[in-house]
Amino acid sequence: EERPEPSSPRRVSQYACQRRTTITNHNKIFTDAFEVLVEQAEFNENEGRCLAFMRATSVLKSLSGAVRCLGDLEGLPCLGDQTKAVMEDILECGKSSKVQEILSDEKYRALKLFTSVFGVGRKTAEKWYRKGHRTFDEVHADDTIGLNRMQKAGFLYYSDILKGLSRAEADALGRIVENTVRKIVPDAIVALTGGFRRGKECGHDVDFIITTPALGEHEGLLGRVVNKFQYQGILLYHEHQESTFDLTKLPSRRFEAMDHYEKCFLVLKLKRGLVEMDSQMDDAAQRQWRAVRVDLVVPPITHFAFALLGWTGSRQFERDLRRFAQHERKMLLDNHALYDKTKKVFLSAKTEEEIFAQLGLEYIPPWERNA
Ligand code: TTP
Ligand code: MN
Ligand code: MN
Ligand code: MN
Repeated sequence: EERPEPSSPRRVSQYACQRRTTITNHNKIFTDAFEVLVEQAEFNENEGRCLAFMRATSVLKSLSGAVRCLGDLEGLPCLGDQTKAVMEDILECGKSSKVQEILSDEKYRALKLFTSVFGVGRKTAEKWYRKGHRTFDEVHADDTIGLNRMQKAGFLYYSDILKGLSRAEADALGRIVENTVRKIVPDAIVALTGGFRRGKECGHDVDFIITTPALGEHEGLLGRVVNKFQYQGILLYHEHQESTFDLTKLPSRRFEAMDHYEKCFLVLKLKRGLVEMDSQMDDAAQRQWRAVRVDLVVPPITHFAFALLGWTGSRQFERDLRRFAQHERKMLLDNHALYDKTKKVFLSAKTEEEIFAQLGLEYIPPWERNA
């Protein structure tokens, strides 16, 4: 009597930091839909629903093949009735009616549009919506609305910033940042982080961590780097945040809290490549440069590994690293430190590998953190 091979038992962890997720997503049709539901839940401040769809999205991204029927989901964590219902819709009709409804919802569309501006968060978008505005023209025509510096830059360079950057452009910026930094501190460390470190082909910005091998030499460096950008004529906008770093503080329990390192959110001019120059040009394209978003973070060398791990993302990977630390190890992790609550000690680490080891986790390289 012949028996079918038992399908290999799948053990997929509920934590993204125990899954390997490359940039190849075989389930984009589902995750695109879920991302709309996440955004809608965010706009409505429905944290539980938001988390549920974020976790489901992340699990689907980690799969090595496309889901063809609901049966394929057997044994997978984080997929509840709500997520399965949406997937069933998509499997049957190619799309989800619930998602279609949101996409044509007036409020969703307005908030989505407003939050696409650099410097405009959910709260501001909501405020503009409640004033009755639905378009940028309406926002601009309203005298009662005062835009802050960041929002002004956001509107000024809107289409450039929205377009994002390619890998080649990120590399070109990396060379510019590195050359500038090394003119000030020759042995400084400039590390690419964020989405490009995870192997993404495009991104909404480029993120760098800058530090110096000699402790203390990083102080004042960022200000000098920004001055040099200004002198080179490539500085379009910057918001410099001073360090509020305190070695004695316990790691924060809240994920969304900003870290305490000195940092700078920038908009820089990037020269256009020759390839782009001969394509069809509109007004903006006739400029010899375009505006790009850059984030620079400057931790002390002693905290480099924690900063690098925290800024490499993805956001879901970071969230689950912290959740794993807290619930499975009774430890607190954030962008600065790892604290063992049982032993009441900080656990130091020079490399990301050491942090994973301290957490008792298998090391996951950056290109497998696209959770
Ligand atoms: P982002 O640059 O927002 O995201 P990304 O690089 O993953 O993707 P893209 O730019 O292409 O949209 O943030 C990078 C990581 O940095 C992210 O995991 C969250 C983390 N981060 C902090 O830890 N603290 C901060 O203050 C900010 C702004 C980001
Ligand atoms: Mn980024
Ligand atoms: Mn982003
Ligand atoms: Mn960034």
